[in-house]
Amino acid sequence: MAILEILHYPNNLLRQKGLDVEIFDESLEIIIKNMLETMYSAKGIGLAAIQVNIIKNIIVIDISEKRNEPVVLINPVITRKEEKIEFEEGCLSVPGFYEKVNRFNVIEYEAKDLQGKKYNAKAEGLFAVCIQHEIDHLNGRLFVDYLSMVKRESIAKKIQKMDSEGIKVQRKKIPYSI
Ligand code: GNR
Ligand code: NI
Repeated sequence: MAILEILHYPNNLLRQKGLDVEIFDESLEIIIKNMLETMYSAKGIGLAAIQVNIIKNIIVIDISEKRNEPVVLINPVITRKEEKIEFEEGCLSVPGFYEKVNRFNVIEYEAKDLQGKKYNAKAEGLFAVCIQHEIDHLNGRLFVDYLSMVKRESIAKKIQKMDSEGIKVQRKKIPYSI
């Protein structure tokens, strides 16, 4: 298995839109295993394939405190959103920055499982917010896109500086919410 490199904002590769998974084979399982290992190693609660430069509609999530409840969503689509909330978010592609974003507290979604079987489900709270954040990634969108241009530019400059100096921000704990 492998820990993959996570792309950082403002890298334009993060703006690519994912392609739906059509073939459910062993290579898909390998991608998912590597994404899970990368997410756990980076102390994230979610990871979208595009963050590791895989242009496919695949999301892995684990919001459990014990880090032993992985969830995989393939080709996910939100079919219903309810109850606006404000949520403080972070992103492994925007290391070190946390900002409030408008989201929905309850969603219904459709996705495929590892066997390619379609299912419908409902999510609430942190899990629902995480799915919205990850589906944004699959559409080439980042949480900084909801901020003012001034804030976004400032964050972009700071991350570019850190990356150019090779400074790595390693999370010490998991930011479920701040
Ligand atoms: O680790 C993460 N924490 C988080 C906190 C609040 C809302 C969303 C997230 S997702 C983020 C991991 C990540 O960047 N996923 O794309
Ligand atoms: Ni993210």
